[in-house]
Amino acid sequence: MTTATKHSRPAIYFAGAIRGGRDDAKIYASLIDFLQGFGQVLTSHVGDETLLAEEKFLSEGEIFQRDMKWLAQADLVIAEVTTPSLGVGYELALAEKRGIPCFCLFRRTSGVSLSAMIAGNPSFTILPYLDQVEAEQQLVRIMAGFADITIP
Ligand code: 6IA
Repeated sequence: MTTATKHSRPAIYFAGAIRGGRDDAKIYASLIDFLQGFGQVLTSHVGDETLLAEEKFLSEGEIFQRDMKWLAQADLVIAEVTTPSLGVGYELALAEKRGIPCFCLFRRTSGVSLSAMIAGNPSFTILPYLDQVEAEQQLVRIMAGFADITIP
C-alpha cells in the first residue's frame, strides 16, 4: 500500500448502493458510524434509511454536482460493494483516475460475485469481511494509514 499523508481528521468518501438497492443500508450506517471515529465522512447520507424520501428535493444534477465536489475533497474512498451499483462503480473509477486511494468492503458470504472490474483492478484494495467486527478490524488497519492514530 502507498504511504498516504496523515491527517487528524481525514476526509472519507463512503460509497454504497442507493438506486442499486437499499438492502444493505443498515450495514452502511454502522460502517459510517464507525468511520466517524477516525475522520470526517463526507457522504454520511449513504447510510440514511430515509434518504430516498429526503433527497427527492434535490435535482439529479444537484446530487451529481454535490457528490463530485465531495469526491474532489476526499483523502480516500471506502466503498461497500456487495450490492452492485452503477453509481458506486462510477465513483470508484473516477477516484482511481484522480489517484485517490480506494478500499472496497465486500461481504464474502453474500453469494454475490464481485465484478471483475473491481475485483481484478490492482488499484483497488478489496477488503472481504463476514460481519461488522471483521469489517471494523479491516477499517482500523486502513485508517491507521490516513489518520493520526495508533493501533493498540
Ligand atoms: O447508482 P446508485 O444510486 O446505487 O449510486 C450510489 C452512489 O452514488 C452512492 O455512493 C452515492 O455517493 C451516489 N449517489 C447516488 N444517488 C445519490 C443521492 N440521492 N444522494 C447522494 N448520493 C447519491 C439519490 C436520491 C434520489 C433517489 C431521490
